[in-house]
Amino acid sequence: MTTRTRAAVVVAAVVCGIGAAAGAGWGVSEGQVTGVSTGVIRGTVTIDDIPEAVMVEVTADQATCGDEVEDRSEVVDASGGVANAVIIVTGVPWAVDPPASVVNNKDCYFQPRVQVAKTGGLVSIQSADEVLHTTHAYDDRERTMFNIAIPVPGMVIERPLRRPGVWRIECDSHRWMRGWIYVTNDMAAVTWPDGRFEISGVPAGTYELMIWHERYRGSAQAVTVTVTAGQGTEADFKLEHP
Ligand SMILES: [Cu+2]
Repeated sequence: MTTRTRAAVVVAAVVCGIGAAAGAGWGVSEGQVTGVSTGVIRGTVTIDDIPEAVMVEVTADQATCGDEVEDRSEVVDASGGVANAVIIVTGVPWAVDPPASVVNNKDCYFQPRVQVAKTGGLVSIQSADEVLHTTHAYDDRERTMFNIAIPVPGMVIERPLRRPGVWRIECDSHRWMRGWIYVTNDMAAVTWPDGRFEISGVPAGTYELMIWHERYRGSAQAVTVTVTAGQGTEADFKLEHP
């Protein structure tokens, strides 16, 4: 970076900071501070047909896992908000690295069930359960990327996430356990339990948002959004059952 462009970045950041302090209505996140002129994309992912909760019979390690567990492939709140959907800002590289990836084996679930990660980052694998879990990750070619057996709590093992795409995680001991890591070079976020999401620090411009969900893959269309510096842009998605 030349001296001239560095000075330009500093001036723009200060102007942006004043605008936010003057009552833009939300806090200045790290992304906004480092970006020259960025905005926020917010929205909600919903579904009209709210699915019934599905339980799965436990056939091993009932002392730890219980007699049945929730099938969490569709987590929808009473208002139709869809949790665990991934929103991707296509073609926009991460301005700030996403939170470090962690897969915890806890109460016989992978937690979190769905997360986004930057290509080339690390994932920390751990367990809180006194049973043997394996964190068996497959990439989108169905190739095993790693298979980590953890018999007791306390171990933390890191593995790289080298290949972009949707990684599926299974436990070879407990067939109901499922996790997903959406590995991407592009900014992305996972919807919260109420179906909302927020992606801050997005450079001003027009982009296509893509959505991914483990059950509703491909069932939603892309949404085009225009991000304006210092402002929020709404983008909502409606999903349908396959
Ligand atoms: Cu397991």
